Amino acid sequence: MADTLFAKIASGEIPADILYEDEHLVAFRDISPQAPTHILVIPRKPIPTLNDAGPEDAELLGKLLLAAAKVAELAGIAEAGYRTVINCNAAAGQTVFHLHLHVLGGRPMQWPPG
Ligand code: IU
Repeated sequence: MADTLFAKIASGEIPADILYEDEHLVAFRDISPQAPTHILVIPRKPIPTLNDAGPEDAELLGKLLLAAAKVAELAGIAEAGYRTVINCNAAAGQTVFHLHLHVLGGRPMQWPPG
């Protein structure tokens, strides 16, 4: 499978505004922010969608959530509140097929989401 744009960001081939990275994950600012703070957290492992994650990814998915809380803290939105979103497949709005968790904050959020 060809590398997605996010795999290239994870490998450093394409630059991004990175807030946090470690051995397993990279967090960077979304290029088209839908809120004053909009960060994407991705695993370095190229899992296309949440449907493609398996039991062997359980620890990685846990790390993804913990990293979301960490970057929310780093970005200063943890206390006020923020939303995390994973779009899975096109009908849900997924456009980049490398698993990513959106972290959005800095404005009031509506429910249900559109
Ligand atoms: P989605 O859940 O697949 O719809 O989210 C993809 C996100 O990736 C979306 O918010 C884009 O603005 C964002 N993005 C980006 O940050 N940098 C890029 O070069 C591209 C998309 I292409």
